[in-house]
Amino acid sequence: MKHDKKLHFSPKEREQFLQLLGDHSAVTILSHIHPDADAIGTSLGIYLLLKKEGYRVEIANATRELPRHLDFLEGFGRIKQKIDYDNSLIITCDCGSLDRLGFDVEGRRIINIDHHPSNTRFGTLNLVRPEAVSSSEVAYRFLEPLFEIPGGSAEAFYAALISDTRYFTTANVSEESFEVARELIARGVEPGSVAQAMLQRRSLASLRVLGRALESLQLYLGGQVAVMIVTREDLEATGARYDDLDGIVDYARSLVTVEVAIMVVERSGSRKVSLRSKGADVMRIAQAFGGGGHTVAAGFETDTLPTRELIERLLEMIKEEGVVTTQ
Ligand SMILES: [Mn+2]
Repeated sequence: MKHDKKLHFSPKEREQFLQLLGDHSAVTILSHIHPDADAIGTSLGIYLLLKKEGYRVEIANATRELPRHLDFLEGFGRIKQKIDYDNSLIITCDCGSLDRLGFDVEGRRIINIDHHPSNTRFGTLNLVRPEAVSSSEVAYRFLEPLFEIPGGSAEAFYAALISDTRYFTTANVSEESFEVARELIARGVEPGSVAQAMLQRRSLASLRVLGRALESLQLYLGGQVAVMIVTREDLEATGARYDDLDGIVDYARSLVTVEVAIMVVERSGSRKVSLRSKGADVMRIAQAFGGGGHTVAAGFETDTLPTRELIERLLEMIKEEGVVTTQ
């Protein structure tokens, strides 16, 4: 059966986009703090495109250490940690809420490009499509009728797409995901070299910290919930950086009995929590703690509860909300 899942945008949305571009002499492209490949790939793709079109454009992210495995993407070295342009048009990528930007953009007009259902629609123009598998799919489908997509942009959008779909393995992958990938490949992307650059250049620290996280794994509620804890000591002993933790929680979810996987990363003064499920809604739980995300992949950061209490509270909520079956 063929489902047409191609994203739809109105002529008015494209008109407003071009109008906003025309009204500003400079553009600043941003993405969420602790960016993943979708955040970086989407923002780089738009950056390279607008640059080629002759716009005065800068790209920034408030995070000091960007994911190193994305350094093969064209323009990666251009990502700054600060905004230099005054009164520029802001384009946010893969960012669900303003507080996830890490920059003060008050008073500026914003184009919000995202696919998080929890997105707070903070933009002047909101191009938010929860049905998209990646923010890069939103950006690509929106921009491709308006501009020629340069090879560097195609590669950045493609890297974002394969990362957010965990290499085409997530439940939301459809014929359209492959169609977008196919169109990007037709624009010059080499899938093999992108996959190799993203998957086969891991740091030793990322494997060492994975080992520690797996050792910490505990099962609850009849094996349906897996919890992993990464302590500050784990980070120090392994030398792992924040982006070395990417994907670790997926190992816990992969267990045959597990419906919900939780990873708690202890930071100075706060705890960062990643939630993953095989279908159950964990976004609700993240939102209860002030976070957000997607139905099966969400997260939050909290400084109110110590780790043990936090885990107990999460397990209670998972039971109460009927996220997993209990006897
Ligand atoms: Mn994303």
